[in-house]
Formats: sequence, C-alpha cells, structure tokens
Amino acid sequence: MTAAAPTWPAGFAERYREAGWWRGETFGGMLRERAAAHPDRIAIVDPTGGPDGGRRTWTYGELDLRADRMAAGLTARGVGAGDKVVVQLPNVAEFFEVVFALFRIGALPVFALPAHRRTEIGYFCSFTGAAAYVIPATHGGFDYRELAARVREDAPELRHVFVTGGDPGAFTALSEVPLDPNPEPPVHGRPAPRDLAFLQLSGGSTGVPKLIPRTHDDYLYSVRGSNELCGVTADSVYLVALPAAHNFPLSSPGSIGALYAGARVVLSPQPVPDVAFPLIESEGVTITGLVPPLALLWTDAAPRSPYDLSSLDVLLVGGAKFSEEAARRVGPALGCTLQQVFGMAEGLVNYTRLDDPLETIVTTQGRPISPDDEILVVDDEDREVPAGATGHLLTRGPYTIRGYWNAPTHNARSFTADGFYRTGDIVRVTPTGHLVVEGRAKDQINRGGEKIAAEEVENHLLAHPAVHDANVVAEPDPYLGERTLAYVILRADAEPVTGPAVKRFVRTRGLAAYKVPDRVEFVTAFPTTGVGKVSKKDLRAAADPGVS
Ligand code: AMP
Ligand code: DBH
Repeated sequence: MTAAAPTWPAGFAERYREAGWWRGETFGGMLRERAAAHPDRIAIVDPTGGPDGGRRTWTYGELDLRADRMAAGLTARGVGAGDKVVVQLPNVAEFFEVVFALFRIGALPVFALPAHRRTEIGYFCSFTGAAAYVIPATHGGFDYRELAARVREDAPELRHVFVTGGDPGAFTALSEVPLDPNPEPPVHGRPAPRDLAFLQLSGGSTGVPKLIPRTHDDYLYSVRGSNELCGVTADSVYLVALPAAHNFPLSSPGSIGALYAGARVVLSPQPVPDVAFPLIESEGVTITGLVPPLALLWTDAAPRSPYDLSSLDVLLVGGAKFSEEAARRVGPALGCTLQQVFGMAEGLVNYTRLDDPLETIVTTQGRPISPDDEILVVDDEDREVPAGATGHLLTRGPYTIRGYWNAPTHNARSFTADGFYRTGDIVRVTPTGHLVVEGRAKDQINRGGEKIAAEEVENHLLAHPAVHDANVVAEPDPYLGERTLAYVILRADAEPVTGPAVKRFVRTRGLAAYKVPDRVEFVTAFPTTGVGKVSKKDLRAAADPGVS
C-alpha cells in the first residue's frame, strides 16, 4: 500500500536532524515559547478587524491563549488529530487563531484561497474527507455562506462550517467555538515535529489540484532559513499583502517567519498601493512580498504617493518571473532592497541575498536556502547538462516533499525514483550558484503568480455542448506576464457561439475567476506532432511568437 504522504527515507531524515536543519519544533510549541518569552509584544495587527472596522491587535500572549481556547472548542466539537479542515479566510486575524488551534490539535488545515469556488472547495472537501470548513461571511462582495451551502450538498463528511466576520446564517459563528481550556488542558504537544502540519495547494499542471503535505520540522526549517536570509528579526514588521494562506506570504519569510522571530505581522486587506501604502506608513512596515504585477503597480505608484514608505527595507518579489527592467526600478522607486524569490509550495525556495551585487539581484532568481538543497539541471532524458546550460530543474532536500498527498500516479511522474521533485521549471545555474528561470516545461499558465493548470481549464471547456476540443496556453501580457488563451474547435453541428459566451460558461462552472480564459480563439484544427498528437509547443509558439 502507498502511504498517504510519502516521506523522507530514514537516512535522509537522520542527516537533516544531525545537520541541525530539523530541530524537533512544532508550530504550536513555537507559539507557546514566543508567548512565554514576550507575552506583551504585538503579534498580529488586523487594521480593519476591530469593532466598527477599526484597528485590532493581538499580543503573543493573546494569540497563544486564543489558539488554546479555539483548540479546546474545536476539540469539544469533535475536531481531532488527523482531521482535515479547509480554511478559506482572507487576511484577518482569525486566520492565525484557527490555524494555530488546528496545529495544536494535530488537525491539518487545508489552505484554500479566497478566490476558490465550488469546484475547488468541493474537491478539497471530498478528496480530504474534510471534517470542517472555515469561511468569512462575505469578502470582496462574495457570500461564502452560499458557497458553503452548495459545497455541503456534495460533502457528507463535512460536519461543521464555521463563519467569521458576520451573520453565520445556517452555520456556526467561529466566535462561539472558543472554550475556556480549563480544567481540560488543550492537546498541544500532541503532534510530533515529524508529523504533517498542513496540506498546502499546488498550482498544479493536471486536471485536479494536488495537495502538498508539509511537516512541522521541514516547514519551520524553511522559515528559519528564510528569516536569516531576509534579515527578519524581532524588530521586523511583515506586511501580509498577498492572500495569507499562500505559501509565499506564509513562509518566505512570511507571517510564520515573522511569528517565529517574535516580530509583528500586519494584515493588509488588499495588496494595492491605496490600501498597503498607508499601512506601511502607520505600522512602520519593514518587509513584504509581492508577485510581479503588484510590484510593478507599487513601483509606479510610489514616487507619486503622499505616504512615507521609508520604513520599508526589503521587498520580496516572486511567484513568477520578474523582468530585469522592472527589477531595476524597485530600489530607486521604493527606496528599499529588492530580494527576488523563486519558490514553490512543494519546498525549494531560492533567494537573492541582501548583499548580492545589484546585477545579481536584478538578473537572477536567487539560490537555495539550504546547503543540503540538491539542485540538478537535466535534459529531456534526465541526463545532467553541462555547467551553466539550460535544462529541467530537479530538486531534493530537507524541506522539499517526497510526494503529493494521496497521489501515487502523479507522484510516479512528478518525482524521480531517487526522490527528486520535477519542478517543471527550465533553469540555468550561474557560476555563483544563482538560478535563472528561463521557462517552463509543465503545462501551466503563470498568470502574474497565479498558476493555472491548462488541463483543468480544458476540462471545463470540453463540458460545453458546442465544444469539440480545446487547448489552453499562455500568451504574453505586459502586466501579468502571461494570460490564458483558449484555442477552441467547435462541433460541426453546433449552434454558433461567441468567445464571451464560452467564457461565461466556464465562469458558471463555479471555479476561481482567475482560471477563466482571458481570450478564446476559435480554430478548425490544432497543429500536430509527428505522431499525430496535438502540439502544445506549436500552439504556444502561435500564442507567443517569442517562444521558440
Ligand atoms: P507552486 O508549485 O504552485 O507553489 O508554484 C511554484 C512555481 O511558481 C514554480 O515552480 C515556478 O514555476 C513559479 N515561480 C515561483 N517563483 C518564481 C520566480 N521568481 N520566477 C519564475 N517563476 C517562479
Ligand atoms: O509561487 C510560489 O509558490 C512561491 C513563490 C515564492 C512560493 O511558494 C514561495 C515563494 O514560498
């Protein structure tokens, strides 16, 4: 039988422990230690989470106590160790209350994004057999209670829906869950450092998203390493501008990094300059992370902004390739150090170093966190290419998973026999060991950092009664880097349909809006390869003449 989550072979685990990478820490224990060391330091600032939408802060002591009380309440409602809980919260303080409660219980958060809709959430719930689902009442004009009602129809194992920030409707208010943990102390300490802590999402390249099993020990190592390389200390103020559950703002160095360091986490309700810049000034933000389209927006807005951004020391940019021209503008416009980050929820994270020469910072995507991160650059036959040549990036190391959760078929494809993860990225390594991302082999569109599996969208297009066949590829976009183009062949006998009608159809399928094709082009045939398969390569070249 294949284990639900493949893990590191004993020899590797032993080596990572001996090297001091894995220190036997857990998320719950980490928060307890920080709270004991400095209970009155502010941990979380939620600028709109207070009564009447005002500012709300939680100290380390308060966050720790809240996590305990939430853990006790969830336990009383039958959420136990090993249970999966889909957490779909925006950037609100309750996100941390809930996930640290789950960490303490040993229940696994499944990190959904606010953009996900019925298709994605339904899948996460049924695939993981989730016991609970945590939502805001509304967010961004969308009613998550309605979504939950529909998700529940097809998820019989879902016992609870907890709602924060408004009328819970038919469900339970999250604020009613916490219980005084006495006299039964909560079950913190139960999960072992080597246990799974949560399931993170992969952008994926297949029809269904894959879930990424991360352990306490491995993730906390990546966070500790990130803190060191990004200069995060107890005096840092990290702004969560991207969605809090995404791996980048969670761990690179992210909110978890900030909490690990005893620093302050400020939650921005949105990532745009109008919202984030006033927070940088009023909260003294020192570090944050953005995807390239937002970094462009910030760079353009900063010189005209009335807000004082001088507290900002470091801006991390990653999630998609940041152009050299845009990278050069960051320092002068924002008065901070740019740090490129090339990471993945599966593990490996690369950073340019803060003291790298400017040329390295603007032309590379950094080098790995760990001396034990193994990097292989190989050709199509898995043979290593000569030093400096371009090829497929394979990686293995102390915080890179050995397999997706419950996905033996994918795993056989996505990992080599000796445990290297096939990232699907095409890279080259410079003489200083920095990686330059040159392209992508996986069938995915990277829409400004939001990853879209072509196959997933193609499946939705194929469900349209007039569609005979569909192929989705990336086309260049000056702002997003890439956007989605759907090539569609209609059935010979179909009523004529328009591109917008096809897009509307996909939208009604209940999936995240960023996955709806930006453009639909009708064709009568697809280019084929020598053996008669559809040539995605030729379709990509047609969509982007710059691609060879
Ligand atoms: P995921 O596996 O969904 O977490 O997405 C990780 C992927 O995002 C990587 O494998 C890359 O394809 C892409 N990515 C992340 N950061 C960068 C970057 N700085 N430059 C280019 N691509 C990136
Ligand atoms: O794109 C990503 O998934 C990503 C980017 C930067 C990531 O997971 C990370 C840093 O940790």
